[in-house]
Amino acid sequence: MTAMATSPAHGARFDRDGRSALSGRSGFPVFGMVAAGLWLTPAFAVAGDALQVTNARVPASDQIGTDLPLVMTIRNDAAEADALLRVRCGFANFAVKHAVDRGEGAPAMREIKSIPIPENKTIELKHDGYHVMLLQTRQKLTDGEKFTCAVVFQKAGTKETEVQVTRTP
Ligand SMILES: [Cu+2]
Repeated sequence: MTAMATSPAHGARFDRDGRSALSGRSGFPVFGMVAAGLWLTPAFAVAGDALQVTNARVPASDQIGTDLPLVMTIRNDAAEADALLRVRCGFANFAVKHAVDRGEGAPAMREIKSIPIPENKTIELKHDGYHVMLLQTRQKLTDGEKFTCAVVFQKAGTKETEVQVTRTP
């Protein structure tokens, strides 16, 4: 008889991997945010429209190369103050901003960097107050003539402004 070797059944078992697929998750952020800000009222549909320049005028002159005051009405309906930074007129080489000092003696014009424009107010530029001074005119200016000048504000931007030549400033 031959002895039959019987292989013992191997009962080795491998433990199943029992890692959880749900591990490592942290809490979700709460999606409770409201669409905030939708009811911000557009008080000024176009920001620049809150400031308007009207009645701009310069005195007539039969001289060339002279300096002339440019005055105007500036209405600022904005809630913030603004500033007139510069002016460009084709009929003058330069434009500066002037304030008038009243101390002892005669009032004196003084150049300033910008003309302050208060909020919610209408101001008049005039020769004995804040005004623009056009320097070195390039042509004669006749009563009734009209020109377009660019008036540049810090916040309201550039306003193309009709300037009328008048007999008196
Ligand atoms: Cu002046």
